[in-house]
Amino acid sequence: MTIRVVGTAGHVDHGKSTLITALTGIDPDRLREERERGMTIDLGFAWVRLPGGADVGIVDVPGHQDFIRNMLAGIGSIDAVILVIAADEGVMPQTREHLAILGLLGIERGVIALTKRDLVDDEWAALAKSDAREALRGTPLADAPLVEVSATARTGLDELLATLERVLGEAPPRRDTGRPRLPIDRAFTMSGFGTVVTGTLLDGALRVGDEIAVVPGDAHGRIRGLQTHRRALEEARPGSRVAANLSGVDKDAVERGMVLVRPGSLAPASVLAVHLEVLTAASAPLEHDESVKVHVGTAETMARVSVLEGDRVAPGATAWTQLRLASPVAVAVGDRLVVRRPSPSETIGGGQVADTAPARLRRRAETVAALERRAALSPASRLLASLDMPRTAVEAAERSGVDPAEREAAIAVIVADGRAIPLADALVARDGFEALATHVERICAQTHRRMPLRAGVSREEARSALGLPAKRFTALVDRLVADRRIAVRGSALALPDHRPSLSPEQEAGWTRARAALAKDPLQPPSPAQLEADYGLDRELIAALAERGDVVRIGTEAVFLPEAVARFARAVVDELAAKGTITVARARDLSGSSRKHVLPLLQFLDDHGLTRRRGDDRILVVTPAAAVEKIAAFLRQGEGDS
Ligand SMILES: Nc1nc2c(ncn2[C@@H]2O[C@H](COP(=O)(O)OP(=O)(O)O)[C@@H](O)[C@H]2O)c(=O)[nH]1
Ligand SMILES: [Mg+2]
Repeated sequence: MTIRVVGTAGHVDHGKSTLITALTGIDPDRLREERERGMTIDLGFAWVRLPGGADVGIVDVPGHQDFIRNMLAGIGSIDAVILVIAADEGVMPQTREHLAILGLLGIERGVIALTKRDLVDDEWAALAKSDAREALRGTPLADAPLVEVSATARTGLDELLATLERVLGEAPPRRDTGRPRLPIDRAFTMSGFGTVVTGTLLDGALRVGDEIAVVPGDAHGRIRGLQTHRRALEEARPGSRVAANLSGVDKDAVERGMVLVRPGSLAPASVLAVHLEVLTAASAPLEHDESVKVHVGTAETMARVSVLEGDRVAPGATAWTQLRLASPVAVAVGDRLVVRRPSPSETIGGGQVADTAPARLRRRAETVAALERRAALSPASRLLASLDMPRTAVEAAERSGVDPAEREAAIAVIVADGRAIPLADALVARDGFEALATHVERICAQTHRRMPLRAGVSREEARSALGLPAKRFTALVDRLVADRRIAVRGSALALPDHRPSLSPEQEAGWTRARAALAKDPLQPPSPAQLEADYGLDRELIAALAERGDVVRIGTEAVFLPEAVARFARAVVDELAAKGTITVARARDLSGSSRKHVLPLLQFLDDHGLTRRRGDDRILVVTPAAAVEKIAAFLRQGEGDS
């Protein structure tokens, strides 16, 4: 079941934390100082089961304006907000500031909780409600449902949860591009565990054992354990609250604002191009070269603003800007950020990252035009935006509102320039393709790590992990094989350089078994004997066959490759001299038994050296070609056949 995350918002002392405790039984104020002062300073976390059975994580934020930076670190990646307004006090400055921040961050879903209902009479409550509606007018939450609650009298709580469930039911599924990133909101050590980081997971799943990096910085390690809502998991899904226990990463190397990613999947940026909106309520225009605080993800940093159009951006206006960050942050194009003025402290605006541009842009019309072009959506880029996962051209056009008349031309463009990749009946954007490709590689790597003896992951297992229909999956595999990113091994998929590997005990067993097999090569011990005496079970034999150490012939026998070569050579020599060979003659020449000779001859037939004719065999290729064929097979082992 999908796990969602909601956040609180609203003025200090309006009852956010008390409400969360009443709903969840968990006090989100974790710090001693918070308990002593009766005020939330940093982010708090809780979770609750909704009436329908789904769990929802809750990020509780501080309302006091001194701690807005902490609020911003928690609010970024939520599915919906619980905007708290106290019935007795009504809308207050941080109610408005939080509302503005929600707008800038694109958080458009939520419930308004009119709290402390027990403190006011009906008339006052009605006034507070209309006051709230007035403040919400023109914001994305204008039509959000409003529920009257009292945490102390425990009224309205069930209705609030039911309303929240309904609102979350309308939220779109979380994006999964296969490139997980966890903006870190807490980093700490736990005795016996080591370094733990927490955050709301975006864009992809994380699994125990995954290799990770923390950016900016050069911390690398592995995920040792994962939890959501205090429960241990093998895999954490995008959109859920996650605590990740890291091995190989020092606590001092990670802090709030950094992002946990797969190595190489996200680079820190120091210069961002942003189409910046300045709030109507801003006290003054945003000036060119002004110093501001930029909040993005869980990170914050000082930055200089280059206004690319004109000298300033007036309240209520938007303009292309470039933010030159004092310290790099790991962001992706499309991320939303908030810009604040440090003193007097004030939220002035925000926008979406259009480019993580390495080069310094000039304040010229062409620069703006180029950014406009990037932002303006041609049919081709609209189509591309809907191809984050494989879809047919018709589906993509429908989703992106591209006209059927423009569709084919746009598709031809994006396929020709490599921005989209065909997969059977579908197309996928390069990013989406890359996500699928790395997903396949990762599944292979994981299988190799967990089951080093196995040739790889079964195709079917990989297909269902990717959730692709068979035809598209086959097309993906074909392309990855052509690009030498994976290899097909029988019915399994593997990384090209994977060879099944044996444990030291297995290698020791194999060394002794090889001696036994070599004693009388064409009269080898049976598989049952090999297992009983040397521990060579079916799986181990399959692995040995794959790396070319043994050859399995028929259902019953295991030979050394030299034995098969010797048999083949004896048969081919005889055929070269006499033209035909009988089973009895093959047995006598090779010194094998009838039981083994039949399958050995069949094996030569199967490999296109010989053919049956009546009771005899004849060669179907030249003797030299026959010898080469068998040698080539034995060189490769069964793995690449
Ligand atoms: N009477 C009453 N008091 C409340 C209610 N909810 C919170 N309070 C009180 O309001 C104060 C501030 O609450 P708190 O949850 O810390 O507010 P926050 O700053 O929004 O997290 C505390 O003293 C609470 O006991 C309520 O529903 N009724
Ligand atoms: Mg609080």
